[in-house]
Amino acid sequence: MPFTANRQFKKSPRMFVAARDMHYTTADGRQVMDGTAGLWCVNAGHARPKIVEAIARQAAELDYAPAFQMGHPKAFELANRIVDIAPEGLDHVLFTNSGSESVETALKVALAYHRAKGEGSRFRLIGRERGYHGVNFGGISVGGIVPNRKMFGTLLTGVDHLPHTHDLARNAFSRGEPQHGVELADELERIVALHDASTIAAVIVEPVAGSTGVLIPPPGYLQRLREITRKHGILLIFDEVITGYGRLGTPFAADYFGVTPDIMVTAKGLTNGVIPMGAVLVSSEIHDAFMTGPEHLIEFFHGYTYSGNPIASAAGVATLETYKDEGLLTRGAELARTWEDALHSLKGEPHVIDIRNIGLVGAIELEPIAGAPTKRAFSAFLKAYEAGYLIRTTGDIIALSPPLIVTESQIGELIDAVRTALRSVE
Ligand code: PXG
Ligand code: PLP
Repeated sequence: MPFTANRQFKKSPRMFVAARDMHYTTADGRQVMDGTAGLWCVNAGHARPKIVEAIARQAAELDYAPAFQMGHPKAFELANRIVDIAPEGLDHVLFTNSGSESVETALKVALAYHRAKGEGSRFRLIGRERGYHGVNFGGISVGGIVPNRKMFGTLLTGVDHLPHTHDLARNAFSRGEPQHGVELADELERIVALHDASTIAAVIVEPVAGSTGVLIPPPGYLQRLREITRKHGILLIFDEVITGYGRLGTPFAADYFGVTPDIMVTAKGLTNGVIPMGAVLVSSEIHDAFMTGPEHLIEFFHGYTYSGNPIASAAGVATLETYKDEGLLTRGAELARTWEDALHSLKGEPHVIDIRNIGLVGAIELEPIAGAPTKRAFSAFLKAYEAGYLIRTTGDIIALSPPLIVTESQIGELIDAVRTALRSVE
């Protein structure tokens, strides 16, 4: 099983057999509230009618069309709809089947772009410590989560990393963006000075680091990365696999922070998690750099059997319609204050050493049990699950990201369940 304690699971399996709106049904007939939108992807909640119908209709009408040298209308419709809600300037889309594939696609676009422009010496990729960019080789190379990297050899060469922005000593219990650490963006200048700008293709960061436990950048940090990358002709890639499609109360984190990257990586919420799909957005400047040479030639040697798959595209269109009908891409902003207050009411509960929030994302960091890191948070996860609440843990951090349809009273319920779990673990 993926990223699972297999032996523990198989001794006592946790199985879902159905889901609707905010709740799962377990194999033994219990209701479990989804405090994590699945794996940060079911932003509109479960079994939404428009999406269910669109998938069924598309499967009957056009189940598959070859992705290479052929097209079909739904993929173009979806691409246009994504561009409509995307930050201005990102107006071309490449489809993939996951966040990991979106990351690989973005890194390859960046390298090939520079080469197409006659700057093939720009081969380096800069990621960040604690970054999560999926599990494929490019993504784990620029990523910074040690257990995801250390078993897998030499990875990509020519990669360097910015420091992460987590600073418990100065920023613990910040509400929203933490005050300290904007100067960490200047580390990029140091890296540029070390390698020379002419060797660097791109910088990739999650605007808010999700998987590692919700690390929120200090005000001005992303702006500074934008200024430094622009100054040196380096592409800036935002990995918005988690932050995209309304998680922060804006369509994308780029909107929240007012910083537009050159390339944006998305997946998850694009199809409400229902059908695997990702989308990489690029600027016209990047797109146009490839549109040279004889017209019978392929401009970019990349793509997947299932790029822009018709059923995934139909699910994507219906998902974006659902978000629009229900105002879900901005609902997080309306709930953000309630969410923040509820989360921070956990300050003072046993083991809690930090609480972080932004939009409809929250994290509760726990003091690890000496000699048994991750055990305390995992125990809290099991307790919450037994009580009927799905939460997520990474290390000793509890991460929460409910579907954007969550109500204020459900927020209260979820946070109380976390409180009870914290009080009951060792
Ligand atoms: N980039 C980012 C920023 C992500 O968060 C990926 C890429 C990879 O996406 P795929 O679709 O290949 O999984 C992700 C995925 C968790 C968790 O609970 C996070 C992810 C996936 C599963 C669990 O932290 N992030
Ligand atoms: N391996 C082989 C032998 C293939 O033929 C293909 C695709 O044609 C792939 C891998 C890649 O598969 P996908 O396009 O689904 O990523």
